[in-house]
Amino acid sequence: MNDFVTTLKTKTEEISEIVLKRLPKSDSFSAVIFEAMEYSVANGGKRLRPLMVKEVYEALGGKKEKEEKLLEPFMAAIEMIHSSSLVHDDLPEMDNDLLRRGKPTTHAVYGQAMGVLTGDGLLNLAYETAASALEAVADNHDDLKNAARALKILGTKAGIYGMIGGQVVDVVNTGKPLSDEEIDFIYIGKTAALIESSLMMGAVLAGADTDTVDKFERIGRCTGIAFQIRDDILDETSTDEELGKPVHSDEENNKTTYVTIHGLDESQKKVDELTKEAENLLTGLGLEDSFLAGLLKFLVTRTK
Ligand code: GRG
Repeated sequence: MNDFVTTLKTKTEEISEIVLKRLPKSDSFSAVIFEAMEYSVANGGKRLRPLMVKEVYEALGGKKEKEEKLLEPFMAAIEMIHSSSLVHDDLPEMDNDLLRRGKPTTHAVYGQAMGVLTGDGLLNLAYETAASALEAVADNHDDLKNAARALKILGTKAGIYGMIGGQVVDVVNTGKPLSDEEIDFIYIGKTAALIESSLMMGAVLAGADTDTVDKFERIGRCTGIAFQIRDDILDETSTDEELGKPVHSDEENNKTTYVTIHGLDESQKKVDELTKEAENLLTGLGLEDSFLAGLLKFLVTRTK
């Protein structure tokens, strides 16, 4: 393993702990949903989004002593939202997948109704968790203001203007040809929006100015679209074992993707262009040698 991959593995384990310790346990009549939520979140995953929140916060000089109260709730919240979207995305009404991260999907284990409720439960818990940061820093006006800005970013990017909006256009157009504008809208929403919000929240919580936050939004957009195109490429070129989920699912679900429109070579060229733009922006921020720069590069060149 090279140094980057070893560090990434350590960081991913630390982030998993931060997220998992914020999942409540219950032994009441509703215990099953607590178990299903834990199953959905603990079930592996690269933890990319909370890692991005933390890396930007630290790269911009965010204070270590504020991490537990101010930063970690947002890290946990973004992973909970991501997990809730995956649980819903796997449902029979959406992608109808039985395998995720090499294991049975939540609804395959707990049933469809519980799949819907688990996604709903995680989504609500995410905002409850993020709101706990506002409560914890309420005696410091600047921190409170930054936490409120981060909460707004989280809600906007995850919702109808972001991830849910992108998924809506994806769902209503399944099986239909798509224009480049439509495919951009889908990728910006369903994949880039959470990545944008992760980078932006890290910046906002570190107290960055608007110009810096805007630059991170653009870096997130480039990375997010490139990440989704890479996902499409892998769906065509990889194996079930390597990816931990069924390949050729786009074809089976009759999905138009960047790859079905433009082909593999053109798609990889687009990934490279978007990566270059993100790298240039990071260089402009003096972060060309940061772990974050390595992470963004790793994501768009990944093989699983
Ligand atoms: C319940 C909030 C909510 C939303 C429902 C279903 C839906 C709306 C949106 C689906 C969004 C979606 C699944 C987009 C795909 C994004 C993507 C490439 C996910 C894979 O991310 P990785 O590779 O996953 O980071 P791991 O498994 O590593 O966590």
